[in-house]
Amino acid sequence: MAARDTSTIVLFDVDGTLTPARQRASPETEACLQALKKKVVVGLVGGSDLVKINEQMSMGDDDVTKRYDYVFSENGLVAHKNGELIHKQDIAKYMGEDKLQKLINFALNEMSQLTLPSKRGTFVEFRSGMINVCPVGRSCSQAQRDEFAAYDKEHRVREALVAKLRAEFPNDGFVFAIGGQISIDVYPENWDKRYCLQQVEKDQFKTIYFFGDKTSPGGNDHEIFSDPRTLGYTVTSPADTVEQITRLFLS
Ligand code: M1P
Repeated sequence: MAARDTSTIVLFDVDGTLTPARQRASPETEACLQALKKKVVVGLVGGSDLVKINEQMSMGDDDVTKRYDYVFSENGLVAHKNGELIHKQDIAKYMGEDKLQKLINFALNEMSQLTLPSKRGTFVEFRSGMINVCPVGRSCSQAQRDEFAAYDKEHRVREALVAKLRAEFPNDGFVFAIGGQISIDVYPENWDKRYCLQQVEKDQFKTIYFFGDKTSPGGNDHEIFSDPRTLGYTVTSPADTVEQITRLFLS
């Protein structure tokens, strides 16, 4: 068998690319990634925090940071390489308490005006490098998540909230991104998925592939997908990712 090509890294978005939104990877996807890892270096770059990526990608009994060469959670604001933490951002330090509280108070106030099919708890999730704002509440069930996602498609609840947030905080350096099914990610400018490339570049890869599903303008994969440092590929589902990886690297 040919030696592993350590000058090539393949980076994957998680939700919609390797798994259905916030669900676990299938055994087929996992097998494909492990076969790919024998050929090249493999990294994950998700918008979610590490706890969620671990639930989705660790196959139940493992530490996801040891399963892949790089795991970039929160867009790479928290970065692991070979199981070791190599970088961690702190949005509170960076933005300051005053700005963050204004943002949180405004978001909570706006969400308190909404009547939705259901509302549960954890409307603001504070992470290391970003804030996740969730009108239905992150503690909703899968059925409530699906119900909100369908309702949001019709009523554009998140788009309206993002428009209000942008109007209220035009010059504070926040980005408001709709990355998943039920929430909005808020982080400082330039802390999108390109952020992880800072770590990748240190290892001087010759080729950096990126696979994602939300690669169009406005999607949270767009910036890294269109960055000149990456070769970007768009996928339509986890099955499509497996198909493209098999064709490009494994057959
Ligand atoms: O990875 C994409 C997104 O996944 C989750 O989105 P949601 O719960 O809305 O489906 C969140 O963890 C979000 O931060 C992340 O960008």
